[in-house]
Amino acid sequence: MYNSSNPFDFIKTIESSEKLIDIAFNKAMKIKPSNAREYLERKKTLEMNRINTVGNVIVDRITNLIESFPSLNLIHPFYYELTDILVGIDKLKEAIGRVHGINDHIRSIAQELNDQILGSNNPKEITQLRKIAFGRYASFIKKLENTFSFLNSSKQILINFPGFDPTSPTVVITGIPNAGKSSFIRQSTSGKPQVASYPFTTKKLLFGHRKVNLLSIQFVDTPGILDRPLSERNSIEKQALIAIRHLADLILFFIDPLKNDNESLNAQLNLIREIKQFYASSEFKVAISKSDLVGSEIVDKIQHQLVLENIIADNERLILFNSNSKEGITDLIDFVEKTIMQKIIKSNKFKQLSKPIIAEDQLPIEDDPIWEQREY
Ligand SMILES: Nc1nc2c(ncn2[C@@H]2O[C@H](COP(=O)(O)OP(=O)(O)OP(=O)(O)O)[C@@H](O)[C@H]2O)c(=O)[nH]1
Ligand SMILES: [Mg+2]
Repeated sequence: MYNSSNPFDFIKTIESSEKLIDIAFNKAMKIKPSNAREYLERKKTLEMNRINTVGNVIVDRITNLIESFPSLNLIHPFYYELTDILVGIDKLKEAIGRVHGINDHIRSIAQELNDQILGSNNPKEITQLRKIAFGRYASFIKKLENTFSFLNSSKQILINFPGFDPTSPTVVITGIPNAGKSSFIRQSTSGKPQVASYPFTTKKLLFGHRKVNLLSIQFVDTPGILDRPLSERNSIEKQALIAIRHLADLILFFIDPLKNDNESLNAQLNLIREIKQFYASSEFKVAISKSDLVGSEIVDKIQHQLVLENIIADNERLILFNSNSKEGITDLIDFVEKTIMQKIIKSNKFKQLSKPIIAEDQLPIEDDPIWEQREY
């Protein structure tokens, strides 16, 4: 089972190449000469120590950085795709590989100049050889400046990925921009996303939690998606699709009833079709938000279209809610609970939970027919 938290939580920063060189050189130049009786021997040992110290400082920092990254092929597919969209998996792998590769080169600079120092009997030449080693370290590390700054700027994105709990059922909220997704999350879960009247207020995924009777459910607020080809979607929209694909046990699509002219309504229906067809292997439910702002004719129009498009059944009751007065919210949460419970009963997904979702004493009694179907 995958680990729950963000796999990039602990990645380290690397100094700029100039700073790294500074730190290494300063440390090396503080080394005291040895106690060897002979001047030449003392001189050789001192300069070789300096060369090795610079090499070690650089190798240590690089190794710490690399080891702080998780193995990218082993992270949860959700994080893998998120990384790909927001940073670029290939670019990241290449940068890590390039930095990793420098350790051998650093070692070989040290080895080569140490050998030359050992073979020299001229103190001035020995000083010169140490300076050559420093110069080669510096020019080599400076060439990596772009890679270092790429890794550092990637870190700022990666450490801000949301952590999620793969052992809790997950509901992903989706819809066009401005449909009222974040308002619902604010109103009904522990999540407190920003709400505003302009589209694309939400630019990244955000989790909110809610205890629904015996269940702890995580809800994902997502950026709005527009009805357009995937190739034209930006990385903000794509995050929503990644959450839908990899996290959702239930997808709630909020229809914005204010966008009810034929073109806007069609765009929302296209999105529903697309998500159902290409992204959703999960339960899917349409709900109408902002119900306080529209009359029954508009709701009927939307319902009619949804039936025509085979998105809902003829007799299916649509969930209408508004996040201002909370009207309909209980209906929606009841639906979520019922659907998630059914999914738990049917699926293997939560079989390996380390902690039961339902407390022992709340489990149905054993001759309850439902009990037979449970796969705990
Ligand atoms: N009257 C009313 N206004 C609502 C309701 N839900 C949302 N709004 C308003 O609609 C606007 C958009 O709400 P958000 O919750 O930010 O919408 P969103 O879907 O998260 O938007 P993006 O993050 O841009 O995709 C805000 O001005 C909200 O105050 C509602 O139930 N009733
Ligand atoms: Mg939002």
